[in-house]
Amino acid sequence: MLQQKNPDRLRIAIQKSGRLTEKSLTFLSKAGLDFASSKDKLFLYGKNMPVDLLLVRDDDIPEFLREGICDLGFVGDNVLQEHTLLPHLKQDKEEYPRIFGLGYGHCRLSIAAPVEMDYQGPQSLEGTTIATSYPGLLQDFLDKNKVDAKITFLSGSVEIAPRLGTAQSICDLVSTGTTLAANQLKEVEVLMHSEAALYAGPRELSSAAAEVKNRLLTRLHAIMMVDESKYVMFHAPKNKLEAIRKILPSAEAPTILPLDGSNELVAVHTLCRENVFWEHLEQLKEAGASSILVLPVEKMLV
Ligand code: PRT
Ligand code: ZN
Repeated sequence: MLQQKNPDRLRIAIQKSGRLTEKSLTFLSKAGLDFASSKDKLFLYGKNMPVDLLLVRDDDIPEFLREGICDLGFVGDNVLQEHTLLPHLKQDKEEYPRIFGLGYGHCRLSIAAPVEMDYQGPQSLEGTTIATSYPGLLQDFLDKNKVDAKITFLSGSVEIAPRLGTAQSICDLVSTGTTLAANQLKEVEVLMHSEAALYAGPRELSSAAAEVKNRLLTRLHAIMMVDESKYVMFHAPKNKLEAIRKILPSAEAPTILPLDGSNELVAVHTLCRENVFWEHLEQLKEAGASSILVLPVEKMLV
């Protein structure tokens, strides 16, 4: 039995032990949160902010959001969307506002078939059996493509079903494709792309908890921007500034400073909201920039 939630504290569900756990914890600690563990390891209690973490299986997070057992959840889009396709919840998609994607846990839900299968499109699945842990999303795809196929549910090791003869193809998560290749399977349809995302529950929060939520979301959003952002400094000829500015991705209006002893060159400082790669630096140099420095941004509040 979960203990009664204190309405003035924010409760966030994250995966207890799995692919998303470490990154979710890192994210929250970057936001300045410090936690103490409960004896049963079900909770991490916020020591410096009224925010507690509930450590659970990722599949349970959507239901906990729905019931108000937690206020926010770090969960894969795949898990959340599968949940909303459960027969009794199909109508309630709007119950789980997606606040933003978190930039990790990227994968896709795909149909994969044996490499030797002559796959001509969704119709090739007609009358076959497909093994999956995502029956809702798969049925949705089959319905949209007017394909009549049998779905067999497996909670894990889906990729071995064709070799065992229990299904002709599978529908499973793919990230690198190594698992499919190791099982002589090829990806034939991508049903959805997914990443870990921050979702809210449908319940209204107390004003104290809502205030904590807003503060936390501002910090989390800033962290996401910081992870991608770079501070770029370089020297540039005044007459090439216009062309140079176009090279950098999502650059803000730059600060232009005079350079002591030079009439032609200026120093340019700018914040780029996307990662800056070697290709960008090479293009900058070609366009006339020199002494180029790219610095990571540690904190940002806009
Ligand atoms: O115990 P719990 O239920 O919490 O964990 P879980 O076993 O259900 O989930 P877990 O930890 O495996 O994954 C959590 C989430 O990570 C998923 O819901 C996705 O949102 C995300 N994610 C990202 C992935 C993958 N990439 C992934 N590659 N989840 C699973 N896989 C599996 C996939 O099922 C297949 O078996 O990895 C294999 C394929 O990987 P590649 O790299 O060989 O293509
Ligand atoms: Zn799971």
